[in-house]
Amino acid sequence: MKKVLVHNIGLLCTPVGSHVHAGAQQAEIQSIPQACVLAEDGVITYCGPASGLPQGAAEGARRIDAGGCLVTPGLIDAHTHLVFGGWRQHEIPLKLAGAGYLDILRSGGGILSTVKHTRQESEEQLTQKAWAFLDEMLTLGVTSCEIKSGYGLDLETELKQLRVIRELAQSHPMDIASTFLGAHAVPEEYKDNSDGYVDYLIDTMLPAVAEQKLARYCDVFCETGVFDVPQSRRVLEAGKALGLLPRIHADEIDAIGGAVLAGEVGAVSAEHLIATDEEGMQAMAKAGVIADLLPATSFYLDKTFAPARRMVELGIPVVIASDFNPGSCPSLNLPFAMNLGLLRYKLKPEEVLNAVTINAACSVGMEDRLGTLEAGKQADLVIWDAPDLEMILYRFGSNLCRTVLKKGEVVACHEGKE
Ligand code: IZC
Ligand code: ZN
Repeated sequence: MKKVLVHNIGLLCTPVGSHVHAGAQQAEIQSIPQACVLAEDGVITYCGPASGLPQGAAEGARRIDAGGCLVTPGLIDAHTHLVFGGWRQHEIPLKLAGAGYLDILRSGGGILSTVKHTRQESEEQLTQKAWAFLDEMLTLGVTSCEIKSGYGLDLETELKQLRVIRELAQSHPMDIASTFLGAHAVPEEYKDNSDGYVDYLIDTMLPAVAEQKLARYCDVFCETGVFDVPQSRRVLEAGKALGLLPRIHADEIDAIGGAVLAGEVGAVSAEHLIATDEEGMQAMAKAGVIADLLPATSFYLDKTFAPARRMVELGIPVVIASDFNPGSCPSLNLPFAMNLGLLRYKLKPEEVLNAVTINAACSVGMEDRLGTLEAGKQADLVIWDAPDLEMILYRFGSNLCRTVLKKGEVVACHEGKE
């Protein structure tokens, strides 16, 4: 039995339970001063006031001194596109000259430029590159994530990307959820025939993905000039028929009805929602759709910020994720997105914490074992170089992670700080 005791925790902040925290619950957390966490074989056996630790329970445990600091659950990044070839820094001059995200895509760049590179790179190259991203995320306190395909747009490359995700899920310390996003853009081969691509995706790609059990979720980029609402509905319904749970890129640039569709198909989550409207939010609230919000994308695209406060008011569970991808958010820094959650969404610190822990876990199907620090859950936690949540949310730009534990093992430790 491998035991570890994290002791001398000044303040432990965690949501409680394995359910989404919506409405007033979005701000409900438990704060325990002078706490400790005991884990055995990667699972928490005690989490609470140090004074309540049963005598002798920690005997033989490796002891990690939290130095009187703040401890939270490991962060969960519920929306990434982190398996990709190439980068897109060459789009910067276009951006500076005023070209919008969809202008660049329309001219054959954007996602299509990443598709070109992703098709060219080998499975090993893609795995190596993504592995390094995951390692970097661990150093920022992110211990689990979701990864989408969507840079293949043909059967061979989509399967290649999904196999990379599976390999990462099996070999890297992170817990990883896999999403098939074949409907990310219309590839060159189907340039003026997007319905033809949707047919191909439904008839050929989806059955292969489902048969090889390469994804849990099916996603679609429902956007002006990409996939419209009827096409998005077809993709998500076809995925559902094969057992893939729907999620949707909705109302990122234009409100074309993606959030309403999310409600209609019973999507697990609608993601982005920068441009969403009251009708969309009402539909989501009614159907219990989780809002995965991506504020660093608003920042990078110089857009407005999703109406997060209104969503909380309506009882929509809010998640904050990075959206890490080479085009609209080249940053994998989830703590930065959390800073924006406070500063731009005007969420309370407790609401932000729930957005990147329990609600994120619910949106990627990991709530039974992740997202909170409680007996029976996995010992994924972060010791922060901070006394409270306010400190990590206000000191944007600094990495205040001190030590990161995944399944009770130290996976990142910032030198000189421990
Ligand atoms: O590569 O541009 N929005 N998909 C939808 C993206 C951004 C990723 C990309
Ligand atoms: Zn995305």
